[in-house]
Amino acid sequence: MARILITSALPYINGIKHLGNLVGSQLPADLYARFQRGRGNEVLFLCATDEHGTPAELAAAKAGKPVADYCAELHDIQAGIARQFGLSFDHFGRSSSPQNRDLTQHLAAKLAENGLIEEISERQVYSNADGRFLPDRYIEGTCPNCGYDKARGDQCENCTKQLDPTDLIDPRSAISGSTDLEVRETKHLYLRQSLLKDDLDQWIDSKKDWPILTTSIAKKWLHDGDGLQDRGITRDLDWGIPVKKGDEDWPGMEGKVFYVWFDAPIEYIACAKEWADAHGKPDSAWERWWRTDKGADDVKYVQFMGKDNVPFHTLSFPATILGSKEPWKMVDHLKSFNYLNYDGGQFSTSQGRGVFQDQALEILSADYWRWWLLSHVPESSDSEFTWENFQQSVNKDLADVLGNFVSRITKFCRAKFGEAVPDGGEFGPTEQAVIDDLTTRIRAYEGHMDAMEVRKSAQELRAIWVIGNEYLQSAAPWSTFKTDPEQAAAQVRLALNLIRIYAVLSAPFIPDASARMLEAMQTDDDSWPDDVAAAVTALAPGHAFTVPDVLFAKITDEQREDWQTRFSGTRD
Ligand code: B3M
Ligand code: ZN
Repeated sequence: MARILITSALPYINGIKHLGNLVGSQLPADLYARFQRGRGNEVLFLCATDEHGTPAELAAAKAGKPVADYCAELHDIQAGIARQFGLSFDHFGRSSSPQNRDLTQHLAAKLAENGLIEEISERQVYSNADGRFLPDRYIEGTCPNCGYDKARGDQCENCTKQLDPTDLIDPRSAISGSTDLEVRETKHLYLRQSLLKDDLDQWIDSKKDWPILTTSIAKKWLHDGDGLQDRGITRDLDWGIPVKKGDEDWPGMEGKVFYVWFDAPIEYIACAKEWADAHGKPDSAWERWWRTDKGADDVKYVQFMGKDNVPFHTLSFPATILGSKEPWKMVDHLKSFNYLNYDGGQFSTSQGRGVFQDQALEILSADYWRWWLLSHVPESSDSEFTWENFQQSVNKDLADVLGNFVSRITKFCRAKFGEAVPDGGEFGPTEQAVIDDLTTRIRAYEGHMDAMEVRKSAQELRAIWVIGNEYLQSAAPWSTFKTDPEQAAAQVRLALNLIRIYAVLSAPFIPDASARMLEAMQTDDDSWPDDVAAAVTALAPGHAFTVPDVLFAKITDEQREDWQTRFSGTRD
């Protein structure tokens, strides 16, 4: 039994996410976690909300709530949505947890101890009225380029020009509107990543099986231009992890917090401690996943994320870990994704464009979305969601192929033999051919799933479902029954057993439907079909079952048009 640690990129806290966010990390991570558990491996699957930084403060201000309350609320909302999508996290933590605060402060102290932190003086805008330094985007004024009067200190929204706060005409605080601003000297901490360049280079070279996309992004940042830049890891914000050296104050750093991208990946580790604490487990329970001196050496660690997050996971976070000189487990395989587009444009949180996760669940349950999203995951290139494609894929794959198979055979059996697996007859060459065909395809499916080839896995699974349909079509037990009821009984027995096998194989993609299939077959035998010949006899003659309700309803043209219209605009 292998041990597999899985993390998905941490969704940012500032609102409900769209389907593009789901497909680019959490959903494929869940697919992999469910598959590995199904194979009998020990899995720890972690995710959390990423809660610090300016966007959280801004979103809370917009909602008119204290930022801590806002984050707590949004965390619960995101956790509820994740549950409804069937995301099987062992723990869904929070980067604002005390566990992450302690570990972040600890790692910063280690980095300082190892000579990897530099204090640098900078000139920054201070607001006397607000009593604080203002991050660039907290300063507003008139754009020198286009005259727009609500330009931000980092960029003008109107003409998109990148700005420095000092470029703004008549600058004012975005918090209070005060114009009583001055430029002051302030110190910040920099992580001296440049000193770790060779270590990082070697570490990346040791990852022979990383996809080219991942390695090339990492190498580009290491070698292009001036190479790896030292990185500011502190900010002048109220909301965040206070800058401390372990438990001790850090002189000159009063009132400052760590930069959100410094503490967010540390939450991958802290989340494991949150998980252990939540279950009353000792530290050894999480350390055996994360500390190579405490058993994590034989853990396989896989990360899932969108391509824009790759540099942080191949360079910045590894720099923190390597720089600590402590024996933390580092990522073994990093699976990254391209973008999912929406109906001829981009999904956009800020513009409210596309389908958001809560809206998706209002119109259809999770499995419909899971199937479409995973079978169209933007793996080798960007992909696009269209309502036509969604309708087609749901109706064909889920309703016509899988749903129809299950419904046809259970109803036929009930009509002719009653609601129990029929006895009599024997499997012949046709059944053997089905077993052989399934064996080949199931082995291929396992290979693709192990390799995290999501689209290929979906195609293979669909082909496995098709085998059942084709068998029913050619064996035609409804005809056989008229001349040879014994033979028909054997055919039905095989097909009923396929339902159990399909439930087990499909669970990573469509967990609800899979559970309903097992329930209809009145079995909790979810053992993996390692030996297909044995698996097709798992439900023995006489085993009772029930005809399930329709597994997947077809999407009508009316529904599709209705949704198309409803989601063509933007969400407020
Ligand atoms: N929260 C990125 C995002 O929301 C970021 C990922 C953090 S992973 C440590 O797009
Ligand atoms: Zn402008």
